[in-house]
Amino acid sequence: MKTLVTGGAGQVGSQLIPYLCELGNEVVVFDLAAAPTTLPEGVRWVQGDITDAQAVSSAVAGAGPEVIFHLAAILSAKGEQDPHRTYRVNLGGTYNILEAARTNGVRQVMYASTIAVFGPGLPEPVQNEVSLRPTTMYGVTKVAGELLGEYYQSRRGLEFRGVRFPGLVNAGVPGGGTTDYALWMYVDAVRHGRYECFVEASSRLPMMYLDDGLRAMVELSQAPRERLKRCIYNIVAISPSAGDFADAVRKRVPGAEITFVPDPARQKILDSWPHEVDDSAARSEWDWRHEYDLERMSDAIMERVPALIEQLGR
Ligand code: AKB
Repeated sequence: MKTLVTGGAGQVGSQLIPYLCELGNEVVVFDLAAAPTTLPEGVRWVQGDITDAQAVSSAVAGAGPEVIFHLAAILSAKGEQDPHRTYRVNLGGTYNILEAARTNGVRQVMYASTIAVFGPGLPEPVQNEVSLRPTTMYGVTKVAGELLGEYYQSRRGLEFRGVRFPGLVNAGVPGGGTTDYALWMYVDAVRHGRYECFVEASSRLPMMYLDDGLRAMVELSQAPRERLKRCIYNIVAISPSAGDFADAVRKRVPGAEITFVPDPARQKILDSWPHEVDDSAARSEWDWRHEYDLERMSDAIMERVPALIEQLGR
């Protein structure tokens, strides 16, 4: 199947590309960044700006995909540094993709949403259909993107599906999210023997190993339409605290010194998100199951940390 991936240079996109190739898909990437030096064979890279409707439209027309995986976005922490650009990239970019998909006969758009669509004070575990009142520009644009996609599905005949990702962790460079502390704890414990975490030890959030998240997107994309009762699904795996991550790291890097010095801006974002999310709709409508708990995820990350440190430089 022909697919187009936006945001292919990011934490999720860079891993989704080889995964889609392994599954036998033909992949075209659209990203602002230049193509990396190593790419799986056959992948075509189109460098372009998601906020440029013309560039998006010609990339989609040129690729002729059946499915678009739309991942391009500015995440929560980085988003607050430049809310205007976040609005243009996240919401304008989503509009450009949906329009280009509609006018070029694309069958399906897969959307990466997030737990950042939720605001404070919701009863937990947070259900799939609740009032969405986020407090970040990232969250606001993701809510609007969900609604826009649902509009294209109900009024414009486009198949639109998406998952609300928890914090995703793997041994890839994270891109300016609030949940980035989880990976840096493993990396800095190995390379420096210490890490100063920017949120409190008691901060607890839904988290997931990236491989589970990639599989979720592909499984939802392939789920039979008649089983699905909605476009957007909560998905969760585990809800460890930052302190639980520190314990998992210390177990694997004995003597690692992990301290907690909260950064008020990022702590405030984290505190606006739920600790527990209910994903029973995904579990019953398309058989979603996570495979990685904290122990298995930690082992998988530790295996890949040396290569990441090599890539980052010490
Ligand atoms: C972030 O921290 O901004 C992201 C997210 C929860 O969507 N990882």
